[in-house]
Amino acid sequence: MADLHIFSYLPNPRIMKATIAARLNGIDIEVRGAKPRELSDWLWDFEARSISDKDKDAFKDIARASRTGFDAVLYKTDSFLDAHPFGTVPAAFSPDGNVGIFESNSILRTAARLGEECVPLYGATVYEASRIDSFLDVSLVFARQSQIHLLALTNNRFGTEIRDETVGAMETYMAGINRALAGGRPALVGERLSIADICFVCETCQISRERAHTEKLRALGLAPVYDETALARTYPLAWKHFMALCHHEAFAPDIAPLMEKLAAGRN
Ligand SMILES: N[C@@H](CCC(=O)N[C@@H](CS)C(=O)NCC(=O)O)C(=O)O
Repeated sequence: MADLHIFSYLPNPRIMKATIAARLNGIDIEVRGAKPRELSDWLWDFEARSISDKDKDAFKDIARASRTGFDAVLYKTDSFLDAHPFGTVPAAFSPDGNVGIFESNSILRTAARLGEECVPLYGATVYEASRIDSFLDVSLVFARQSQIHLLALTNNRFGTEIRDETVGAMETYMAGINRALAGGRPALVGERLSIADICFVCETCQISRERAHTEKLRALGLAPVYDETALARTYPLAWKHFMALCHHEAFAPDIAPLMEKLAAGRN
């Protein structure tokens, strides 16, 4: 039986946080899901599964309007909403399905805690763990803005204001990461890789999904937020760290296929 179950749309850099941690510390994660637009044909549940139109009729009482990122009715069971009161994916569960864990950073923390005895990814002391939390928190602040930006692009509700706010959020995030790596530090916290580094890589990968909308930005005369040349020049330490980890053996199986697709302009 897997140590942790996750239901999500796929691919999703938010769940890659946990699967990268699992590759490093040896825990077993079961991932279920499908492409974003297919999740309206799924039952959102611990036993998540695809459902037919006939099933949908039977589940009409639990058809619920989506809030963020899905332009569709979603079939979320009552027990799913008990476990996941905000009704979002990625949605993680304990092996018996009784405990729901939401927010990708918390799912990442779960993966780290489960494999702590094998490979510590969550700091060697209370202070290190708390500093790691600090990076996870600033990453979530950045992630919220990057989500607004990406959804606006996807839904063609895009404008200069959102783009400018996202540029500001990216500058704040990258400048802090770059500064944290000054003096040749090998990792964001302490001397070894931690979930702070994993979270940084996955959030950078997430904003890079902007590349699927390059044409839209160009048509609007807007420069992209994710500009690899500018990022490498302005935040060299952060960029070097990102690049090195993208090629790391625990990261590459998740990150490389997505980055290759995005580099080709696909999502
Ligand atoms: N900060 C959250 C974001 C989760 C989130 O907003 N998920 C959206 C999809 S992008 C969702 O599940 N929406 C379901 C709905 O609208 O009903 C995380 O990192 O897990």
